Amino acid sequence: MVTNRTFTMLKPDAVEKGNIGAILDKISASGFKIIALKLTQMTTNDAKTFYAIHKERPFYGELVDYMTRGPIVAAILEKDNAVEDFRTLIGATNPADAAEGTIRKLFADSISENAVHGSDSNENAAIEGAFHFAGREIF
Ligand code: IDP
Ligand code: MG
Repeated sequence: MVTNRTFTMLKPDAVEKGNIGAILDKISASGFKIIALKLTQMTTNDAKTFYAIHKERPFYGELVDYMTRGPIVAAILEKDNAVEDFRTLIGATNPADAAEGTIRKLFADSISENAVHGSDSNENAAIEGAFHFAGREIF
């Protein structure tokens, strides 16, 4: 199991607001190496599968609609302790609770439209990275 990789998406709100460059810059400046990167759009089926763990939650339908309404940027990132350090960099799920200087504090509007995804475990980082990227797209 690779333990120095995580997976991220810059969500549709971040892309709509023109924040791709600023967020990628912050990710790079924080010591993460981008080893896979693409602009893509999830289908409804993709989003349902990606977020299947939340399917019983009341916000599941809203989450699927949000995540499919426009393009996202998907990326695999490499750094020592990547999963935990990236969760620290993005901040709490609700930007109102996110620490100063975190990506969600800087770029997110609400608990639902919160600018970025970050994997929550090494296992999910591998699953989520493989969901979006073929082996030859990972460098
Ligand atoms: P995380 O993205 O910080 O890991 P999760 O609990 O895994 O947070 O939730 C996945 C995504 O679902 C969140 O990033 C957010 O977009 C959305 N979400 C989470 N909680 C709520 C909520 O209470 N209302 C609406 N959307 C939510
Ligand atoms: Mg999560």
